[in-house]
Amino acid sequence: METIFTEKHKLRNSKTELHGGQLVEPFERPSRAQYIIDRVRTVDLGSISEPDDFGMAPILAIHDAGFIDFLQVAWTDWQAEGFKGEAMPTVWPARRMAMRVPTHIEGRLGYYALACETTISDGTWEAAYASAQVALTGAERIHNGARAAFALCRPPGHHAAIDMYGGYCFVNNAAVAAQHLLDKGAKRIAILDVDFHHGNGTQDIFDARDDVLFISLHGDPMDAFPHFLGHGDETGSGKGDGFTINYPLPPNTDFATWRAALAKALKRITDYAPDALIISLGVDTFETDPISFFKLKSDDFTTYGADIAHANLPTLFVMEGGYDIAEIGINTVNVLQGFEAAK
Ligand code: Q9C
Ligand code: ZN
Repeated sequence: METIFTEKHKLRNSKTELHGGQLVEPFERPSRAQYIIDRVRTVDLGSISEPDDFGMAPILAIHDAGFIDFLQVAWTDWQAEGFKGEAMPTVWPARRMAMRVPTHIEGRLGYYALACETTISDGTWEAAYASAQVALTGAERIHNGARAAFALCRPPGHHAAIDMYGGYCFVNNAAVAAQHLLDKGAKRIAILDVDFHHGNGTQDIFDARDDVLFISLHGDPMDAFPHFLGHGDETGSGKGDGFTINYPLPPNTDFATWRAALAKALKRITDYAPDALIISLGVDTFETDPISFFKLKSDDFTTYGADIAHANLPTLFVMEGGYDIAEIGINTVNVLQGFEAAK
């Protein structure tokens, strides 16, 4: 399997995350991608390619233009205020307040943020842009007939909504890739999100559409980030009704329970008969992930990679989360090797 990767991910190198009332080193850090690409090389998964540059249009096909403008200037505007730390919001348009984009950077941060753990700092936009290009290049490979490709995206994307960032995500890489495949002639795309966290951004983007089937397995939002989306009764709206499916799962969910939900998801996906399958691949389902509560073991990742292969669809893997950094390379590449062995 070919891997798409760029060292530009290192431009996303924020120093702080608000966690438990403290500013800590971010869980989403550059060494994550390093461990994954090292493992890709160690097992000789396949060739490793730089992304092509598809420009801004595919990003703007998914995201609000004002939001993307904001991401590009947020760090500069924040610094112009003389603030010393990294950019983070402190105020939101909460219930019964005005949904109007403020002028001041503190107001714009609150307007466009869905969470405040994720700071914006020097290089954040450049890395997010490059990460989207990695996903687009992977999509292009699938369009050109590849059975599978691995877009080693960083920063991740599935929490980024039409006009909101947060949860370590800025541009929704999987959504940008899906739209690219549709624009290249695909009729239907399925996105299966196996990251521990609900893919609220992807769900938001495709909520009212029937040309993208979105299915997510995740920690129940009653107990897990992003807390305000991902319930089982969310099924999509308008003509998209029935094309969103959520499997919220409780604390300590083991592989047998998780895999049963995966089987249901894969059945629905094969019934949908998409032209391609995009996997939002987070390995924060691992038993020792520091911010998650599922109990998958390293061998389970190999097993479910094979389960995904049995859907027999052109498959683009798009990297999302995973924070047990010492094991992230093994767990991620186990999925890809399980897929390759079974396809
Ligand atoms: N204090 C992804 O896996 N914070 N994002 C959770 C910790 C946000 C995870 C609460 C977690 C975001 C792509
Ligand atoms: Zn996650």
